[in-house]
Amino acid sequence: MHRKTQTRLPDTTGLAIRDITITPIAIVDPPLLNAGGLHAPYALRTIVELVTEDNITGISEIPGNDGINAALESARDLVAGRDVFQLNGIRRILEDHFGKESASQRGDAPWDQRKLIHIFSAIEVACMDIIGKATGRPVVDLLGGMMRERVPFAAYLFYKYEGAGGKLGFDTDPQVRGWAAARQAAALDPDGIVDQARSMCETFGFQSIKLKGGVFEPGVEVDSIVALRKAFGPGVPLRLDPNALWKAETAIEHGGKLESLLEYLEDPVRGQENMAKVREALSVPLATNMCTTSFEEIPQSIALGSEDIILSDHHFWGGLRASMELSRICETFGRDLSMHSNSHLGISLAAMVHLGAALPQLSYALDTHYPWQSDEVITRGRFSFDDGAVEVLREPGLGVELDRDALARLHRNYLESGLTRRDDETEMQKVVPGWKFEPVRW
Ligand code: GKR
Ligand code: MG
Repeated sequence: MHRKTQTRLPDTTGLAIRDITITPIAIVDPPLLNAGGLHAPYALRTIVELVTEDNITGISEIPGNDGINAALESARDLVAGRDVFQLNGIRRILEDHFGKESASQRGDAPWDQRKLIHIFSAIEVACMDIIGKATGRPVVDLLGGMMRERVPFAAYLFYKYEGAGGKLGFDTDPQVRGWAAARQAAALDPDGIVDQARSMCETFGFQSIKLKGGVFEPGVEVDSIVALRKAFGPGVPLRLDPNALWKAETAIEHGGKLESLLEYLEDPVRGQENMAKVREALSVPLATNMCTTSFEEIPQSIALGSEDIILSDHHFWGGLRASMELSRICETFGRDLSMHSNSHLGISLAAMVHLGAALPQLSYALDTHYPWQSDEVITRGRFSFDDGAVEVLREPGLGVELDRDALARLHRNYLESGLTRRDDETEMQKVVPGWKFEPVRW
């Protein structure tokens, strides 16, 4: 019989959490196409600030929506007064309050729709930021220490409409140049994708390229990969991510054409069984951020052999330490680990870089949407990429501080935008009336 054990947390110290501030923000996002529809002119994020009795502040950033924000509000009293070192106990208390979250609550969309994992991530990262500041060590050291000083990222290409997002429209500015102009330009065919890739790689120095698929009929997306291979030659690793929109037969047919062109094929099909079937038929490695998305799904993933690479995301796996645990599991079972992304700002990027620097193995450049964003919420301004990589910050904690003016402005954006959750289907219907999301389309 399973008996619930009482969670006893030690008495509070100066590192007990005194204040919690939860600030929803809306950041400018271009009209990017994906399996779920179209990105709205703003992406929603939530910034969490914890302040201890000793006045040390820790911050974190997670994907935002009204449900997550309400749940965070209801977690406030449970977390207040807890010592930031007691992360295991805090996790237990939150689990007891919210109840276990099942993998099916992730939903069918390309992005994760669970709540509890986001809340863990928000609290854990902010606590790690505080622990780092209290001990004078960067977060990477709290994760076991630095394995690399620079963390490589991949160019993340999207089919898109013209426009750069913001002001709830598709405004374009003819004065804009360089990557900012490329970020506004339409990319609806292989030539547009190659132009976008050139501009992104020139500006940021990326050395691997990912194309977000699941937008057009598979043949069109295969043509884009062929065009990228032709434009960039054999030395640049390429990936395609149809976000599980293909049937197994489609994935086997089109994946077959891509076998010699791709570094990996990401989530061609839906569910672990279908992934295992496709993996059996193709020699190209398969990666996922959709079919194996939580610890409870690992046993079946191993039994079926559903993927080669798990794309972790500390926002979706319940924090940075959970991602380190996942890396050990991956190593044990012969999986590789890399990283997934959604539209985000620099607090998330800083956390991803600390994690990327601490992972024992890193065989693939990580995903990031960061070049698509233009806003920032931290005092150091936007991160720069050097040869596609970001150097890990050495300051205590995450190494980034909130820019209060920017936070206030982005919060106003949130209030004025009227958006409360990511809804790419509704956004797509504004352009293609009657458009419907389908979990499997081709
Ligand atoms: O931002 O449209 C997007 C992506 O499709 C995102 O939502 C996915 O979660 O990037 C992600 C992925 O790799 O599946
Ligand atoms: Mg993906």
